[in-house]
Amino acid sequence: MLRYLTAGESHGKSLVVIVEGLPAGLRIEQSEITGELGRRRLGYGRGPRMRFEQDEIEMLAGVRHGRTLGSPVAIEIANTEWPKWVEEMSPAPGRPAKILTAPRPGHADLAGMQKYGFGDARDVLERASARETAARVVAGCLAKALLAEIGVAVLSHITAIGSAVSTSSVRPGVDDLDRVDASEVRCIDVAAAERMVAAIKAAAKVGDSLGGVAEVIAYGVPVGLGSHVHWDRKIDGMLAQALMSIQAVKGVEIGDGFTIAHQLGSEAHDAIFYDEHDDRYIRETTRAGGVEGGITTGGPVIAHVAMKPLATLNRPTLHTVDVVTKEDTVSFKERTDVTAVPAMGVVAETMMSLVLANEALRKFGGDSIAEFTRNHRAFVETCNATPSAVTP
Ligand code: EPS
Repeated sequence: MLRYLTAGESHGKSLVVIVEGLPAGLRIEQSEITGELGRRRLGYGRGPRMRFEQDEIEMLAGVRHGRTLGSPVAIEIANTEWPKWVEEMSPAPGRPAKILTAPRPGHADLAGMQKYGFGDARDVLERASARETAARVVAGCLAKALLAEIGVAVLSHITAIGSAVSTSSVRPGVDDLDRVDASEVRCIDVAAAERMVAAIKAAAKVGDSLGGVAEVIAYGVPVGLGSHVHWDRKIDGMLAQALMSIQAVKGVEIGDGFTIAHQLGSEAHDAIFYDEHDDRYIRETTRAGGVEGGITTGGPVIAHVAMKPLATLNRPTLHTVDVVTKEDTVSFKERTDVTAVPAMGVVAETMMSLVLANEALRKFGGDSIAEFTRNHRAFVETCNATPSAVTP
């Protein structure tokens, strides 16, 4: 079982993540983690903070000489801006200098204030902030390293920002990730990428924000992760929950879920073939997103993740109410991004990797990487035999 917890406020001293359940002997280097954090800062449309945020990390526990010990891994990510926020975010008793009382529609502000009895929206927004995803990406980097040991690679690309939608059916492969990341909106459809950048510029000009869609793909996933036997063991359910938990995500689709809902059964499924050369079952289409009955099929696992436009507007126009005076107003103004969709793709990779890594550990187990990979190899060697040959 792979467990992880993140702690930390957006403008607090640092974010902290603890990952428990990794086998011993997993190779991990600080540079890989900082590389992943750098990918999350990518993307045209991010705010000024992304230009100076360093995401400096310190590996506190669980790794020795570049390998996990099997003990909890603890990593801290310092917030570059902390010196400016020492007073406002101080843990010592006292009162903040500036209290935010006009909640932003669409953000967690008002519901969070009501739920926790806060008078200051900052008590909610600091933790609701997408800054927290930096800590998830660190955990995801460890999950990706574990998955790489069994030949699984997870990547994402952006298929829509606002009304700029890519109609290309070309899907990046494992070797295309650098090309995706080289695009300022992480989109390999060059014409669509230009339209996305233009849409971001137009929204920025009027102080507005944009959402969009990322496609997340895991290649090399073995058959048999997740299960049909109970609702909470279905891997598509786990993926949907994990992806939906990303800040500002409002929709998750596994494979072509929303498209095939409108098709006939004879058109909507992935036909099964047997490849005698490689001695394995194959599906030539990916409509089910690599999951049937809550179990991975051995094909690429695919999800589409839809992010709403950010609730913080550079020019707030949406109607809200001041929680002290109850008078009509517009929400407070916070420095913000125009869009964070390119970064959301990287976070979606993280969430998919954490689910797959957890399920891979459940299936293959092992206290060491050698044990984990041996169990994986043994399963893959036998799973394509006819069922009668493996059933006693
Ligand atoms: C965020 C608002 C912006 C983003 C931030 C998430 O921060 P600030 O208000 O400090 O400018 O830049 O994202 C990050 C800091 C990050 O690392 O992703 C929000 O309200 O969610």
